[in-house]
Amino acid sequence: MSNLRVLVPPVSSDLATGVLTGGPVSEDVRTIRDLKGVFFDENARSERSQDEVVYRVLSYQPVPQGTSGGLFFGTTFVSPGSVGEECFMTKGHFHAKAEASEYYWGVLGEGLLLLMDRDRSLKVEKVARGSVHFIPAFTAHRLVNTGAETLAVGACWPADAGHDYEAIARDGFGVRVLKGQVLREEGR
Ligand code: S6P
Ligand code: ZN
Repeated sequence: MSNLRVLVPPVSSDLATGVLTGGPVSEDVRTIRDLKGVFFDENARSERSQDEVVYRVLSYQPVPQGTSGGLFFGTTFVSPGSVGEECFMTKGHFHAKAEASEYYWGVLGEGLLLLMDRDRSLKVEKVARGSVHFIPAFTAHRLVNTGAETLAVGACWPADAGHDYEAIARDGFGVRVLKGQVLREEGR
C-alpha cells in the first residue's frame, strides 16, 4: 500500500450564506437595466435607477458549458425590493435542452419559486431556509424575493441545460407576485 494525497477541493460554499469562494467561480449580475420588459409596470422600471442590482448568480462550472453528463453548482442572490408593487425576481427560463431538470434549495431569506410547464400549468412553491425544490424537465422556473432580506437559493443543474429566455420574454410567466399577493396573469 502507498499513501494517497488528500486534496482540498477548489471551491467552498458557505452553508450559512450560499457564498461560493475559491476558483474558478463566475459571477453574473442583473440590474434594473437588464430587466427591460420583465416587470408588469415597465414605466416604473424605466424611471428608477438603472444600476440597481436585482440579482446576482455565483456559479462553479468545472466543465465547459454544453458538456454532456457535467453538472454546474451555484447560488442566486435576489435583492429585496420591488418595481411598483411587484417583487424583485429573476428573468426566468426554460432550459435550452428542455428535458434538463434542476435542483434548487433555500439558503437565506423568503421567497417563491414559480414553475410553469409547457402547457402553462403553474405551480408556486414557498422557498425558505432548507427547502428543497425539484424542477422537472420541460418546466420554466423563476425566483421571487417576497421578504425584506436578500433571498439566497442554491442550485445544481446539468452543464448542457443552457437557457431559453425567449418563451418567457414573449409569453410571460402566467403569474405575478405583488407584495402579499400571488396573481394569475391571464391572456398574454
Ligand atoms: C440555471 C439556474 C440558475 C439561474 C439563476 C438566474 O439553470 O436556474 O442559476 O440561471 O437563478 O435566473 P435566470 O432566469 O436569470 O437565468
Ligand atoms: Zn435553470
